[in-house]
Amino acid sequence: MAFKSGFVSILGKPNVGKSSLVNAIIGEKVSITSPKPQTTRNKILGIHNTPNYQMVFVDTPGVQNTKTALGEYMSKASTSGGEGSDAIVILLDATSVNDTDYNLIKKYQNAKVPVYVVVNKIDLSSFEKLYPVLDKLNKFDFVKKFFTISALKKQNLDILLEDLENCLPEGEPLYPTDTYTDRPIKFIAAEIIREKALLYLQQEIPHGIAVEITKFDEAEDSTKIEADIICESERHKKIIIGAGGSMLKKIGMSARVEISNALDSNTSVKLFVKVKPNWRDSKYLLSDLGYNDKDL
Ligand SMILES: Nc1nc2c(ncn2[C@@H]2O[C@H](COP(=O)(O)OP(=O)(O)O)[C@@H](O)[C@H]2O)c(=O)[nH]1
Ligand SMILES: [Mg+2]
Repeated sequence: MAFKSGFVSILGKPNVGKSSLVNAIIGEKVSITSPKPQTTRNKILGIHNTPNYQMVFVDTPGVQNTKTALGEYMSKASTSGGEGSDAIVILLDATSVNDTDYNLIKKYQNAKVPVYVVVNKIDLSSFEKLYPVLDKLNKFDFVKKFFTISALKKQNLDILLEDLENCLPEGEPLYPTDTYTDRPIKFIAAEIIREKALLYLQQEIPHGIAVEITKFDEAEDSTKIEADIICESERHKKIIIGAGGSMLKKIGMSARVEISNALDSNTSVKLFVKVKPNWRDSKYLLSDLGYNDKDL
């Protein structure tokens, strides 16, 4: 059988589990996840390599807010996701299906490629609760197939993949088959640090932070990383540092464990906090921090 390769876009509201699904299929942390909406800021490719095919997943932010230049960038990253793919997966959260989801599905009724609707987080639901949702979804007759999955428990991912494989055209691999993302490892490291900050910091602060790697020294068996956590005010800076540096230490330590795993190398992580008011509104700072229009 000839080798196949192509793109699959994962679309959906914030927080439905798009990044979790891509990570679960690929088995590596390609895209960070968190219980807070709007965790993903860029369009990120997750590359699933098998002996028979290469399936490139396009993970996007699921975004509505365009009040800042960052929001605008994220919105662009999210709408450019569906273009040029060989299949579209619209992901729903079993516990929060509503009109936003139904409207999103409708938007793809004239899509030129197969559209799949996938209900995620079934581990949090039951058949009784799911049934009325599935009944309503069935009315979208242009949808090629419906799946119910759990990205967290890795349920039904195999049957979803089998169907998606059929959508791929014959062709050579689009990316080197020994890579699992288009993003450089420095980007992944910065994102892991941001994920830990998202995890430990409360409320509005995470949306106003960015991470910039300032030093990335790879030696034979160890990697030294230094990074700035950029925030918007002195008040936020205090909170990010925490009493006696405790918060910064917590973020650094858990990031270190995960980056060491990702790099397969003993890693040290040293964090600093910098205040750059309004960085989210400065095109110049945004591109400095890795949010480049040219990547979309
Ligand atoms: N219980 C459960 N939680 C999930 C599942 N998939 C994702 N999540 C959680 O949902 C939250 C949002 O996931 P994320 O992948 O960041 O969503 P995204 O914004 O769509 O990329 C995270 O806390 C995930 O751990 C699932 O199948 N079951
Ligand atoms: Mg995401």
